[in-house]
Amino acid sequence: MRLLVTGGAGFIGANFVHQTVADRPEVGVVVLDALTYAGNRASLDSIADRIEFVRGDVADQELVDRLVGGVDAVVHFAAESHNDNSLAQPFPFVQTNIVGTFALLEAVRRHDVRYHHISTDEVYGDLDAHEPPFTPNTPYNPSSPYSASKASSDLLVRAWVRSFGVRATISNCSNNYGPYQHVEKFIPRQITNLIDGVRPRLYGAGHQVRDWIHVHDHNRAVWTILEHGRIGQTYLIGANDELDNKSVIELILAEFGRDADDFDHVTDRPGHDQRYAIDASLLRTELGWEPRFADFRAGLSATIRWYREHEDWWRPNKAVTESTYLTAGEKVL
Ligand code: NAD
Ligand code: TDX
Repeated sequence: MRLLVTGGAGFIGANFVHQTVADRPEVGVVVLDALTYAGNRASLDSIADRIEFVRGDVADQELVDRLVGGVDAVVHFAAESHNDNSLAQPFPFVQTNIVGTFALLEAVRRHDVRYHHISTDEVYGDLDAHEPPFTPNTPYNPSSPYSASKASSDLLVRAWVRSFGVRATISNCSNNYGPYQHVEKFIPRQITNLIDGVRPRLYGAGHQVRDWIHVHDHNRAVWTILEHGRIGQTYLIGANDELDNKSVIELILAEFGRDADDFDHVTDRPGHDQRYAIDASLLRTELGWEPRFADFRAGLSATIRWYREHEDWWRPNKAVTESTYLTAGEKVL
């Protein structure tokens, strides 16, 4: 089998490529990645001779058509992925997430190639404290330019399945954590701040809730869906680990032996989604998937260890990421 993985130099994509090379040596992996600020070729250094790497844009229809013509399946991770960036500059989100997905769908349609689309729980909007978790039937209600662009791309996939018979599945996952995540994101930002002796930065009061899943469990679910999922079906992926942001910061502080209140409250995110929660029962009952990282604290502790041991990987992005937050107006409250 030959597999095209878009966004394979990003956080989840790189972990997916590592997992695939380790567990499925018979699969030939081709990575297509534009190496934007979020992509890091070094994430694939240790397996560089076991994969084919193509630097290019998923919205480049000619390139995408040629690559898709040479594979049996596509897993599409490539995206602009950070909500805060989408508030400052929405256009790249429209271009990569919507136009890029369109280019891939046209190519898989032409070559009749199996397609799996990676999406997010954010397409469903947010929940209050007492609402039941999202299911595959929850109406779309995205809040940010990022989640609106992901919702748009999901709808393109559904239309290409219905109108053109494209063999596609979609998965909408909750917040991932683990190795190789960019330091702009919540958990790596706080870990690397603490390694640098800087106080963690919590948006607003920090009562927003996220449903955390280890990236390895997400990627195992993606393989399960690619192999056994029903064409046209949406599967939600989550590990039932809801925590508010303040509690996550307190857990990280405890791992560093610091006091629970040793952090700063900073400017809140405009339109900040209150709570995400996933009902993954379809994936569990129909496809038999279960998360292996059942204990968030243990997974977090291993992730902190990874960042301590891989400073060479994240250091080049740290200062520029923090200055982007300052330029965007982030202030201690
Ligand atoms: P990331 O930002 O770490 O990586 C994105 C990758 O895509 C980078 O390597 C980047 O260079 C590449 N890329 C960006 N624009 C491109 C383009 N035009 N052409 C080719 N490559 C391009 O993102 P991530 O956190 O790994 O997210 C991967 C996917 O998973 C995204 O589709 C995201 O919406 C989805 N997702 C992420 C999470 C999460 O918690 N991180 C949760 C659910 C779903
Ligand atoms: O410094 C911070 N302080 C803080 O309190 C940062 C960077 C974030 N936060 C808050 C905002 C969110 O409530 O932490 C929470 C998590 O923030 P992000 O890491 O930016 O993730 P989120 O906005 O929840 O989106 C993530 O999960 C869904 C991914 O970035 C998306 O790609 C995915 O679709």
